[in-house]
Amino acid sequence: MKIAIIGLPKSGKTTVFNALTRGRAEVAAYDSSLAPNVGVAKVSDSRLVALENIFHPKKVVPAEVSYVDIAGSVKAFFKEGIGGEFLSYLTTADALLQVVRTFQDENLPHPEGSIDPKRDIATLDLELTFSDLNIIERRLDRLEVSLKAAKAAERGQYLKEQILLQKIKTELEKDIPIRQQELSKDELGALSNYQFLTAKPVLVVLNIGEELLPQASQLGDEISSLYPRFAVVALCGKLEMELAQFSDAEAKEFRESMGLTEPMLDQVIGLSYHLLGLISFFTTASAELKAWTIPSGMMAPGAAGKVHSDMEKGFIRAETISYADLESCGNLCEARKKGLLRTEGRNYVIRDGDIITFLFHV
Ligand SMILES: Nc1nc2c(ncn2[C@@H]2O[C@H](COP(=O)(O)OP(=O)(O)OP(=O)(O)O)[C@@H](O)[C@H]2O)c(=O)[nH]1
Ligand SMILES: [Mg+2]
Repeated sequence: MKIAIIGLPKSGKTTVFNALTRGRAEVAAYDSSLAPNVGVAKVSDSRLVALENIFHPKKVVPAEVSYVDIAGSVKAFFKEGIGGEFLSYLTTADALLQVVRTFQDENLPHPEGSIDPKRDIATLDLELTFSDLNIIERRLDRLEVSLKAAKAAERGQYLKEQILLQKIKTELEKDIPIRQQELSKDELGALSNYQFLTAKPVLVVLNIGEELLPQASQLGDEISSLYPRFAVVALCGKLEMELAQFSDAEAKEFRESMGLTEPMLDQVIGLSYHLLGLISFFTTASAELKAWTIPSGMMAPGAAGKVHSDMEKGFIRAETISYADLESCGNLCEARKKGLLRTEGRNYVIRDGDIITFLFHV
């Protein structure tokens, strides 16, 4: 899973990136020629801790999410025409994380002159819309040319694409992002290759000042009610970045003293999983306990293919137990006695938390 961090200049993107990845990228060093920061966050999962006590593996490998932090802002990119590489960081991301400045700081003027999260979210959405419109217009021009030279057999396909692109273009021009347009499954499938930015799931991070921490969830709810399709979380980026450099125990103690509960990293990752419809399953082969991320609804052979392509090709069956069953039995031996270890075939749909051994031939 790859998430691109976007937002207006000086909204706290790099600060949030550092908090999420426990990184130390330099904040406040805007330079559009700067290479993006790329970092990986390990997904903390309490189930892994419990499974470690059951299996005593030599190694535990949690799932990972990668974050890309791009210097400057999308707004500047389109105005200044810095498309190319930067745009490709956005288009190849599975989701966009928008950092919205909500902290007050007189020494750090907001580029638009005032703190107004609703305005900033709308501004950025508009920029994403421009980018999509740009791509659509170019494609429509090319389609026109292709249609002139097309053989009868190809015309149908081209015309279908033209009609679909015109339809979403009309809606985009009314400021309706693709994620909010009513499109059929087939239409969405046909669009997926374009990787349109307004089709991507969005996670909004309201970067609040410490003084607003007691109102964090209220502020988040306010924005979520305006943007029901966004996942929203309010947090203090600066504080989280500092905490990310503490040891787990120190950070926990500090959090408790501030009345904070779940670490931000876990909250954001949890929301990302939910937003992207992802689940985890676990494998324990070769003394390695490993968490894997898949889209929910994936069947056993597809999940096996995540582990190794040979496992998908030569898939025979999956020995499976749910996390809840294994945890309640305490070990596999007991679970087997109770008949809770199941043998599942090709049509089995993997469930979140399954512990699986794939059997396959090569
Ligand atoms: N007071 C306060 N300042 C913050 C907070 N988050 C970030 N800042 C400050 O805002 C400035 C910009 O933060 P960055 O994280 O560099 O912002 P950015 O969006 O990456 O900026 P560019 O990449 O230059 O567009 C820095 O001086 C941060 O210390 C916050 O929660 N409170
Ligand atoms: Mg930055």
